[in-house]
Amino acid sequence: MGAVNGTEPLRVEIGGIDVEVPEGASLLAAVRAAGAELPALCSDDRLSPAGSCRTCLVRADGRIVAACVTPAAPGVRVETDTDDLRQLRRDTVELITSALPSRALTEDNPSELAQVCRSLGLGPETAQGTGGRGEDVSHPYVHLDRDLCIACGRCVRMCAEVQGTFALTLTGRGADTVVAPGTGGPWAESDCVACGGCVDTCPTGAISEPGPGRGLTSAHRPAATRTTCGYCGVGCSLDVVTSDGEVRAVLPARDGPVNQGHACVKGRFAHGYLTSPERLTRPLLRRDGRLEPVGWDEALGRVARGMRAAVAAGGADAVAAISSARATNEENYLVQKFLRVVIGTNNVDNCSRLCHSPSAAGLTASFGLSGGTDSFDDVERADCLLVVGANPVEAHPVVGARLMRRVLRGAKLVVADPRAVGLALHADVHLRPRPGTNVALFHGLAHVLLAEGLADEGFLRERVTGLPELTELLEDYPPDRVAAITEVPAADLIAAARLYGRALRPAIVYGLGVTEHLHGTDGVRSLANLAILRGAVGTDRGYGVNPLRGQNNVQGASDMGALPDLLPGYGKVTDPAARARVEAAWGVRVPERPGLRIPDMFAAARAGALRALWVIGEDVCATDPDANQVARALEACPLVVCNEVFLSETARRADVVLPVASWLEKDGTFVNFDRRFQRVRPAVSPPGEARSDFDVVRALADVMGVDLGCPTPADALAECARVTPVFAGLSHDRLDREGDVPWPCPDPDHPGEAKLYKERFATPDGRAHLTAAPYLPPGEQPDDDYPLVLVTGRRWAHYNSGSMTRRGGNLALDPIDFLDLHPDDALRYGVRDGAQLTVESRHGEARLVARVSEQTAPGQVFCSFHFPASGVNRLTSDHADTVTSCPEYKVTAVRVGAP
Ligand SMILES: Nc1nc2c(c(=O)[nH]1)N[C@H]1C(S)=C(S)[C@@H](COP(=O)(O)OP(=O)(O)OC[C@H]3O[C@@H](n4cnc5c(=O)[nH]c(N)nc54)[C@H](O)[C@@H]3O)O[C@H]1N2
Ligand SMILES: Nc1nc2c(c(=O)[nH]1)N[C@H]1C(S)=C(S)[C@@H](COP(=O)(O)OP(=O)(O)OC[C@H]3O[C@@H](n4cnc5c(=O)[nH]c(N)nc54)[C@H](O)[C@@H]3O)O[C@H]1N2
Ligand SMILES: [Mo]
Repeated sequence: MGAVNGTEPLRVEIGGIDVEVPEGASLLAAVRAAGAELPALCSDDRLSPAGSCRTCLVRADGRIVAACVTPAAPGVRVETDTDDLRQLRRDTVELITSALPSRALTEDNPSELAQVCRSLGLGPETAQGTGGRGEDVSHPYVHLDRDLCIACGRCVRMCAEVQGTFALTLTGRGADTVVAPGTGGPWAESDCVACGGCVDTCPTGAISEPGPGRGLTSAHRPAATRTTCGYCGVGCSLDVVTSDGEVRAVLPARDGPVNQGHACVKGRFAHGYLTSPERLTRPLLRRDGRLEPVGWDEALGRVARGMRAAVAAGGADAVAAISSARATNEENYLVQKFLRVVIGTNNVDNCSRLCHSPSAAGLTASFGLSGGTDSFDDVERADCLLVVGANPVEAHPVVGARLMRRVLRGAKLVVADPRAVGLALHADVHLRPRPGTNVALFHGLAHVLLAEGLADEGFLRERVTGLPELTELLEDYPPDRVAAITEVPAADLIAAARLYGRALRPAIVYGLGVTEHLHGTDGVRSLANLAILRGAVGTDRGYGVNPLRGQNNVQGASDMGALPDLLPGYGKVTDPAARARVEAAWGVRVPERPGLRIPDMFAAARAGALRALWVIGEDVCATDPDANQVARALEACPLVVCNEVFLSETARRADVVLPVASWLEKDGTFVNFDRRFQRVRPAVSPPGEARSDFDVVRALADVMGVDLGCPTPADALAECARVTPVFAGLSHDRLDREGDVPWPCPDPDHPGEAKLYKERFATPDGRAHLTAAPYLPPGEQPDDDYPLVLVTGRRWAHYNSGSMTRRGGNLALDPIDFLDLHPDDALRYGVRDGAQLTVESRHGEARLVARVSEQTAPGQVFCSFHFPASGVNRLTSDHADTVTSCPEYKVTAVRVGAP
């Protein structure tokens, strides 16, 4: 082993073999480095050592010690394999095991303890306990068999140190000590967020996943398929264990570069949807108003005729597609190629429009490229985290846990979020701006940075433009004025600016609370100002500005050019050189006029100009804003085609529904929030006649008489690499060989650039661009009729439209959409906790159940949009970011009333 983080390796002798280990390594690590094995029942590489089980006893320079808690000293001589040591360890394990019931050691038991016993020659008769402590099977994914608990504390440490939730504790005394939820009651009512960490580390099976995955852990499992999670954009590497063509368990990969052996309730457990009886297994065609099952030929024939008819009636621009950020890069590449090559239009977009399109626009304007500026690994070394309008504890739990770990290890934390949730509860300073006032807040922080001399003048001089304009603008944003606009106390603003301003390596991580606003792009850019002022981007003095991108492949869908104005690799459709690159490969002319954005597609459909809309994996009727207007658009459009896994709200309204595979059933790649290309591999087959989106797009092109090329996903990425300088070095082969590779990656020998802009920014002048955009108010304001501000966003157990997470155990964890409101408002409007409510906005009405808590500020309410039946997006408006058309999901004026 070489030096780690610059520390000197040290040499030790293990059973006569010389090994080198990094400074600080334990004897256990040294023993393992020497290729020897030791039982270590209370130890897990992911956790701090406990030294409580005494099963890893070795002799170091003559003294018997527990290897896991003894640091390797230079030159120490360690004996591991003498008779007396073996006997000591055997006795210890025997003692632990003797108290357990016989089921602890059944013959095929895969648990770590059972394996250790087998290796020590301890047979099933060793387990002689009588049990009787009972089980807790209240939780859908985590069951506790108290009789198997050996009180090693791994689960408790996993929950605290890795997950940062602190839901578990050890209770009882002596031999009766057992793990329990800290809240005392049943597991299902505890603070557990079902990350699966305790299940994965438990050495005895006391904590286990019920069902076919019982007993499997990331360390002890049969062969598995390595893939990348298809829920959020974190990009967790997962190992999928199957049997008889079905998923048995999805386990976190210990060597996953982003998740490092961790996972969350969605990736780890929410795969029950795969075998839901509601899965679409055959194409559906609308006849006499009803959707009826038909064969693929008939369905694709109908789509082809409809698209041709649309082009005949309105030209190529009468056809449009919404591509899916849930689908792979290769699928997105084909979808945009289909529109541009088969139809001849740029009318293609993806849900980045609804999400982080302001990040793409803002980061490009400030720095030159459309992605986060740094690798998350670096963000994790920061000494001050500024987390803005993001709730990673619920929406990106594995990142949330890594940030939490940073904070537990001493990094300062500033959170800017109107709500008191997640990381905000651990913040050194929690800024609670009025929703929609970010730009003023960021200018306030920037004002303090300049006023207190906390800006990096050398960096500003050498690498930045726009300082004079910004300096002038910031005169209008002293803390008192900003406090009046944002309702953030001036003292808090100053405290936050000092923490960020004085940190050695500050990092900004942000989410939709910045982007989904009328001035979302200004928000991104004025947030980026802070990093620029500090010289904390493109340098080693900080970790830039990093959006927590949402969908598993929203970065990739955009990278692949499923956008109306951009080609694969971000060439502009208006740029002849960029067009020429793809035209040479595709053999057609690409139209130079940018196509329609999603909201414009709906407007065009309502106006009769859009005559065929292909919706691929986005439930626009549930998740796009002002849903009543979306439904009208679909009604007005003569052909609506929907590629879906389930009969979503959108599929219900389609003319043709095409059943498709989901992420555990297909081959390709995703790009995560860190700009890493990651492999996606099929673990099981899609049900019935369902096909991958990849096959569907190709098949439709065939029917329309065009060979799209790219017979396999690997070919599609290869073609994409040929036409895009930033992805030129990527291929399936390479990813299979090397694992993840970040873009930009200009050639096959280039490692990819995890950290951007080290020498120059990618803007035309090579400099970072400060913006001097003034604060402008949000599109909606509360008034006497609609006195409350509704913020919408996420809850931990469900995913967007909930199409997958509502079908499986997650439903038991969170059964409905709640409306959170402050006790003062509950009193004012006569709302009881748990009461059914009607929520009305100027655009529509929703039904929710009240939850009274101080998470939201007075005058503000919050709900998720995970249950389409509650109708949350009938409330949201058509106000959208002035630059990118990203909807203003975060600010809607509403009132509440009885149902
Ligand atoms: N469990 C779960 N995880 C998910 C998803 C899911 O549906 N469920 N969806 C995925 C997707 S697509 C995305 S894009 C990401 C989103 O991940 P996030 O961006 O973290 O998600 P949100 O909960 O929508 O919004 C984040 C926060 O913004 C705050 N906020 C609202 N308005 C303002 C404001 O004006 N200023 C500031 N500073 N903050 C504000 C909200 O209170 C909220 O806590 O999550 C992904 N992960
Ligand atoms: N009120 C409110 N609304 C919001 C938001 C908010 O904060 N507040 N956030 C917005 C954001 S950030 C986003 S990203 C959108 C997300 O909105 P959507 O993209 O609509 O949400 P999802 O539920 O992730 O996925 C859409 C559909 O894709 C299907 N699907 C899954 N995998 C595949 C696949 O591989 N192929 C195909 N063809 N289909 C598949 C699922 O069954 C599901 O019906 O919601 C937006 N809506
Ligand atoms: Mo999103």
